[in-house]
Amino acid sequence: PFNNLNQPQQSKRTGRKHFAVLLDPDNLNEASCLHLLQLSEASHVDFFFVGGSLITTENQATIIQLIKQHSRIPVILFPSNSLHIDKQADGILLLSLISGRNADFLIGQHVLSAPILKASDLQVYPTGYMLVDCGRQTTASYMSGTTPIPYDKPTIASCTAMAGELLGLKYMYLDGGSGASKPVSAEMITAVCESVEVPVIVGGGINTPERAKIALDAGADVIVVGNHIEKNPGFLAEVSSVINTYNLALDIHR
Ligand code: 1GP
Repeated sequence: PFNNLNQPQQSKRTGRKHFAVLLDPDNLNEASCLHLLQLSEASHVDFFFVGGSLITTENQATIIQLIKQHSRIPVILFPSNSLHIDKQADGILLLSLISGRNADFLIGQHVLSAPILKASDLQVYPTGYMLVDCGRQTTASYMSGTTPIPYDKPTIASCTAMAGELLGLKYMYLDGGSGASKPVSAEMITAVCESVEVPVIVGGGINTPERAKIALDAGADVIVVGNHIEKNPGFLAEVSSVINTYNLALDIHR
């Protein structure tokens, strides 16, 4: 699976777009998870991100086990802290919350995680995580005790991304937060994409095919959809078709 997992790193070079589905263990049971797995396989989802800003159940291990049993789509952990490392997964977004100034989420949790990650087979993806204020306070912002980047300040986002890249981070993740009423703006996505070479992941509030298209047009290499798929699993196929259109156009022009 690691060949697959390396795809995002190449996406900047190829222009290929990727689709990640965020599975929040708190919002799934076995039946709903199996249903999403089937639809994801049919819709050529590239990755499952598994995690959430506040996990209150012990479902995560079961959900990962189910995915590994029923799907070949790689599982990448999207953890809120070092408690959520699970060696059953294929990889982990090692998130440094660079939009904030809370040392615990910039380096503290990483120190706790490092020996566990070094001793595991998990593929580690060092990621600059940027929370953006998309209209209401999110769980991620509250739980991390950080102030998100103001919605209409793309320059702050691009300078933050540049700093993260200079520090060696290999991916940037612009997140409006799960269930955001509006997604990160096209202006901010473009500003970040034009400022760094590393792939840019965009998520939060992408709940229509048009919003997916706007993020991709703006330059996003990977789009993440979570909340809306839980409410409307049919949305998987819609996003997948938007992504396929991009990748097909790329193949034709090659
Ligand atoms: C949140 O980017 C993810 O961290 C996905 O957001 O649940 O709003 O799709 P949604």
